[in-house]
Amino acid sequence: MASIFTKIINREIPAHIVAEDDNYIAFLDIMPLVKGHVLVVPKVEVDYIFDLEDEILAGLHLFSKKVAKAMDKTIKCTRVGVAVIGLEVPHVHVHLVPLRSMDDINF
Ligand code: D5M
Repeated sequence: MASIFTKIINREIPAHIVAEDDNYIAFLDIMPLVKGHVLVVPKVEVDYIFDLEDEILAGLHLFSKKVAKAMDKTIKCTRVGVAVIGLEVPHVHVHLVPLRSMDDINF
C-alpha cells in the first residue's frame, strides 16, 4: 500500500507543498513542532535512509539545504533544525524545524 507521503506526491490527499522537483517534495508537517515545520521527502518510497540510492540520498540533503535556506530567508529563524526520524511514517523524510529558541518546541 502506498505511504501517506506517496499519496501526497500523487495528489491523492492534500498538503501544503512548499517545493518540488522530479525527485523530491517538501510540504508542511500537519503536526508541527513549531510553525513552519517542513518535511522533505524523496519521491521514491523506501522505508530506511540506507535503502536509498546514494545519488538520491545525496540529493535529499542538497534539496533540504535549498528549502532550509529559503525558510531561513522567509521565516527569519535563528537556525533550521534538521532531523531524520521516521517513527510513524515508513517513507524516508527529513524534518526541517525553524527555531528561534529551544523554548519554541513543545515536546
Ligand atoms: O513522523 C511523521 C511526521 O509526518 C509527523 O511529524 C506528522 C507528519 N505527517 C503525517 N501525516 C501527514 C500528512 N498527511 N501531511 C503532512 N504531515 C504529515 P515520523 O516520526 O518522522 O515518522
